[in-house]
Amino acid sequence: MNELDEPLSLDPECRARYERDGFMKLKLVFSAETIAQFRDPISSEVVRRNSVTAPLEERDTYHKAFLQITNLWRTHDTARRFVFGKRLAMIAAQLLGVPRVRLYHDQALYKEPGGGITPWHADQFYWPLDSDKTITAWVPLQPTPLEMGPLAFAAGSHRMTIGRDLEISDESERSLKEALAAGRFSEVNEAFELGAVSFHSGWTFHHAGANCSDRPRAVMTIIYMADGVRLAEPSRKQHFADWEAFMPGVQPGDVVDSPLNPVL
Ligand SMILES: O=C(O)CCC(=O)C(=O)O
Repeated sequence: MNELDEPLSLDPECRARYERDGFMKLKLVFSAETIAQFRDPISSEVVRRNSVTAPLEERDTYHKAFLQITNLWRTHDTARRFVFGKRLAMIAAQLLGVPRVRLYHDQALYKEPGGGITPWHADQFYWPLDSDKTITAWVPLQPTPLEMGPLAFAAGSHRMTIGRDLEISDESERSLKEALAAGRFSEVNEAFELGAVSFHSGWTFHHAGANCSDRPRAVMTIIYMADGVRLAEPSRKQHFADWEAFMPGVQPGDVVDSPLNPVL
């Protein structure tokens, strides 16, 4: 369990590579034993809180991609232990080049057996934050071969501004595929071994394949922001939804430091 809090020493080149590519994959961040302690409790909480009952074939592309449960830390002690772990937070801070990070929110993303693709997108479309000092840790809770739809990244695409106004949809998949090909961004689509974790920036374009296996692709994610990031004036419905859910009471222009955004 100490692994959750103990620092992991990163190669000094990691930060430069992260800045260049907009993402970083690290092997063996956690041992198989640590992942095994969290997989079943987190999966049970996902099942308990899930409200999607429609069969896959009746859902739209977004809802075929995954079951999405947010802020598990608020309803489940074991999930809270995981989300509040210092190891991932310290890696996030190091990659961002900041002294401290706060929690934006966590979310479990379970791609069911037969679940569809996650279309190309950049997360920060959804976030009314005044800074790009944001980063997501994507933690698969089993080995994730290509057939299960691991997360894949367009290297260097955090510098591309085209397509930042697209929500996750068939349209984002189509037009970003075209824009990323035109911009000659190379895609990194690789299996994740057990214990591997990826970190991606809020503006990095990423997507995932379908889950062609007969097992759920269980993933826990934690989204961090640099301490000091402020709430920007919300300008779309997704911003208002995030404001209410993840930073209640914070006013535009203020540092995002509600009780839901502890320094980790
Ligand atoms: O897990 C997925 O399929 C998508 C994950 C994602 O988009 C994210 O964590 O930002």
